[in-house]
Amino acid sequence: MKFDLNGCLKQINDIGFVDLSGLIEINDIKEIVNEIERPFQATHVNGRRGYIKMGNQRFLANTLSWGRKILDIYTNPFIVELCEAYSQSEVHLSNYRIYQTLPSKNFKMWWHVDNKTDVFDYEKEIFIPEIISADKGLIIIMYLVDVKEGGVQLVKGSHKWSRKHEGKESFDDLEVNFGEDIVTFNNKPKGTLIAYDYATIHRAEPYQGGNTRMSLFGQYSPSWMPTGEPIILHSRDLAGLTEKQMQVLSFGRNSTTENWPIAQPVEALQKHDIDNILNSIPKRKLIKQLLRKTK
Ligand SMILES: O=C(O)CCC(=O)C(=O)O
Ligand SMILES: [Fe+2]
Repeated sequence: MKFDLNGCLKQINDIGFVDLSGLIEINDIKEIVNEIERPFQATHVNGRRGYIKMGNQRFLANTLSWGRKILDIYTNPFIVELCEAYSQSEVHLSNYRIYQTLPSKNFKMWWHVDNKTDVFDYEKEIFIPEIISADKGLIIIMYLVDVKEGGVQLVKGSHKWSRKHEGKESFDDLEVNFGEDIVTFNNKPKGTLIAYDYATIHRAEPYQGGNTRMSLFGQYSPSWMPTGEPIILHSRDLAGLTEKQMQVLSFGRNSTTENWPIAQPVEALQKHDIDNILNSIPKRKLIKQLLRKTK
């Protein structure tokens, strides 16, 4: 499908986002979904390439390495042109991920903005966010499965006022004020693609049952902003990249933070891993250990 650049820019300027569904061919999405099926079967641990588990989400490790099609989507000429026109700067991919969001009774994503840096602190082992008011750019989210509930939620027009709350990342406390402006992308087919100004207040709709949502996320920052996450590619895909693709993928530039997210190692354990650990401990030792714990 063809989109009009100026029409899209106007839409983002007016309401904070634009619907680009149809830009990426369904066959390309099917191909990607096939390629990532295997790594989504097991956690990424000790040499086994898979997914990183954090709470109710699973993030594909080394997202860009699983197929040339993935690189081509992240560097789609129209997406890049739109980002550059909106940011009025050359842009680079500062954050990217393919992830599954599972229904959960315990976890709720908070209303937030992403005009920020998120630098990993190796001592504290956490990412430290810093809101940057002047940071202006777009995030894309594309559904890789049909989504009934748990979809992206955006607060229409909030890109025009969120920056006035300097340094503020979480907007849960203002929900009573913006409730009427919430737009929810539920009941949408795979291939649904939304581009939004990342100063627009947003979250994933909390949901407690139903199907797992799988999405592709990319954040494009203006060139004056730090590089962001490490861009890890497969050598298979390096031949034939254009200058523009290399720019978007930050060729020759160092990363300024770690790959997101980094979760607790214990979250990577699957049930059979725990069984293996228990089986590898001599029974007498295990019983002694358990008795000590219950004292
Ligand atoms: O998955 C979503 O709907 C939103 C994700 C998001 O806001 C983020 O990762 O910053
Ligand atoms: Fe976000």
